[in-house]
Amino acid sequence: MAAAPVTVYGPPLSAAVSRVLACLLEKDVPFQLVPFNIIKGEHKKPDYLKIQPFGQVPAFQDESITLFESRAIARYVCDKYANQGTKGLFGTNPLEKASIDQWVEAEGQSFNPPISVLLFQLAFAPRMKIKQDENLIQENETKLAKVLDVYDKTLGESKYLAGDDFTLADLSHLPSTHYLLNSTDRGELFMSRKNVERWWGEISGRESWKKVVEMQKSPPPRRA
Ligand SMILES: N[C@@H](CCC(=O)N[C@@H](CS)C(=O)NCC(=O)O)C(=O)O
Repeated sequence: MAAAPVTVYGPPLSAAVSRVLACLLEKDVPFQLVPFNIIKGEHKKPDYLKIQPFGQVPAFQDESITLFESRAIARYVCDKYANQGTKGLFGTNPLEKASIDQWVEAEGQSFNPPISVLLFQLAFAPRMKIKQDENLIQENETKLAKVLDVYDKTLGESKYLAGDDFTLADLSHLPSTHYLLNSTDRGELFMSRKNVERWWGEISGRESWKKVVEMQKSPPPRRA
């Protein structure tokens, strides 16, 4: 009997949800999506808080276990489904795993903080009629530029962040980078660095990511 598909809770438009979706697609893992309406606060309801106590998306369910935190979910998916889809997405030995993990951490700790501020200030604040903070924008642009200098150097030495294969290290960067390039005018931060530009071309061209972008365009299915 085929295993029940795993369940992802949250809208594909969320960066953290789309990280998990890209990983599931890379690993050929069938999934069902419960596309919450965040604006209506569906992710703050008591039943959902039982599986995601911070009231954020995504949450993830596989058989009887539930998980939250997109990067932890992605690591789990890679390990559980190691023998299908893109093999070695999270390495095949402790050294490879650590080398991939250091870049997943760099994404979460060094790349994500400044890019999240820029996305909020440049893309969301105007839509929400919130005044932009020019100092904050400047400060975080400088921080992101420094991070991207490190990436550019690394990507001048290897094809991808953790070596010559596409891994979770690269995949983890897809959601926020996609938003920065498509929803703000700061694409030059990436495109002016030739190795980063090449890398972005490679990783954003993955079939998995193209499918996620398509999912982001479709209207969410109606829920009863
Ligand atoms: N570190 C978490 C971040 C989760 C997160 O910030 N999710 C956002 C959407 S991308 C969210 O739920 N926002 C709504 C809220 O916090 O109420 C992860 O990677 O899963």
